[in-house]
Amino acid sequence: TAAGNRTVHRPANLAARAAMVLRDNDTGTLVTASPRLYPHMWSWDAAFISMGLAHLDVSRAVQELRTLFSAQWHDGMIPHIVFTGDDDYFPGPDRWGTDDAPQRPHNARTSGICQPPVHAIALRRIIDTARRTSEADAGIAEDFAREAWPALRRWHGWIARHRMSEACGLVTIVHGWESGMDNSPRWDAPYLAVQPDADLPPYVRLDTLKVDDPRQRPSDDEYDRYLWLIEQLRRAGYYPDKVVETSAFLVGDVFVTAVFALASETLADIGAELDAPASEIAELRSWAGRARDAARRSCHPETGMARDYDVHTGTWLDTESLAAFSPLLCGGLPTETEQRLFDTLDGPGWSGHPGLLAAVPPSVSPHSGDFDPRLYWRGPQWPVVIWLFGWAFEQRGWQRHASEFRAQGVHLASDGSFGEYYEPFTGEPLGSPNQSWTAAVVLDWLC
Ligand code: 9YW
Repeated sequence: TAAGNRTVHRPANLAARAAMVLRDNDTGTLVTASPRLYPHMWSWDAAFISMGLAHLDVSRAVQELRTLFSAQWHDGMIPHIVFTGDDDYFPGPDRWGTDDAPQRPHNARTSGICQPPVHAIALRRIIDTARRTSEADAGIAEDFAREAWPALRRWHGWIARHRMSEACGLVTIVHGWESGMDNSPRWDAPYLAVQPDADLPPYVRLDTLKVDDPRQRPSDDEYDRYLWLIEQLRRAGYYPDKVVETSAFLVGDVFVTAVFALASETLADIGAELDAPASEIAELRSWAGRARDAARRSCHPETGMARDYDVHTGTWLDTESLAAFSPLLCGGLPTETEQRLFDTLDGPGWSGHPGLLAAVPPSVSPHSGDFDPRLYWRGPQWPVVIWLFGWAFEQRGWQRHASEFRAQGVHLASDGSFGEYYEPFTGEPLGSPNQSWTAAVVLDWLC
């Protein structure tokens, strides 16, 4: 069936197509983030992909996380990219220069930064899916949860130890890529302080060659800053404390903080089911509590919108991005503030904007001066982020909001192209088609 110019697939057909995307992008041990644009494994993509795979084959789903965890650094960091050997992506492992870092993993080449810690959430989802499928699948998922417990604890411990800022309590990031929302206007001000000098080795971008329109990607000026930060990280030898000390970009990220709180609490619950030691569970809950408190304290006193914090300048960053709703992921707000945030989220500046094809929040409010409906993290809708909020709403007992996000998310993706992101007014798929994590969350919504 067709609606206007847009093809719309029925649920069963859409699910079959999503499964095909995951199969086509599968190299055997890992599913690449997308077929052409991103021929490697990305950390938070792998988490979403694994819970999509759980609907097809639970063993294959746990293999995805196993591949990622096997590339964990000796200090506990889960790297943001695990490289496959395909050299058609820039910056690749040589540019990262991680081979010289003593704490790198020995069996994989990786980048030297991290991404939002959604992995425990994916594990939770895999266990829940497997338990609904069969006893055998439940056993596979639970065995894997036991196997993965130490890796996940070390990962959360790394964040707690190296990234919980004394200045603001938020989890800090040292590169916009660590936020997962690379060129979000959230980072415009902090990036002004990142000034590449003549030492920046020359490079050629490959990403802009692989999308229909390079204007849907970050600018060259932004890429210079991204690459300059890599230069700084490399000079700091990727030692976590030295990195934090020397990076020109050091920002408390409220979205990563809320994800960390939610994931730590989720991991603690998994631990309780597995009879993990009480002290380990308590430690996770205390990290969750600290992160939740920091997210709450970041909220603007009048609007209730959560904010990031530029550690170098000591300033709160008010940007009208979806991250402003982060405390809804992890809780901890007074009821009144929470209600105000929900009203704003449902209102005309966000999901309730009358022009949207699907009533889910864009990455930046269409009412903001920073909004650009076609540019990456500066306006388009991103199905994975919608999934994450929807899942959190369900955990928190907000069923109506959860099912609304699910239905509208499916509506957005019903053209079956599995775009990386979507133009919010027309639903045009942008960036890479057949993006794995989009297929994975659509599959999860439909199953
Ligand atoms: C890049 C893979 C990644 C995501 C990020 C997204 C983008 C990579 O793609 O970054 O080279 O621009 O911003 O969140 O993990 O899907």
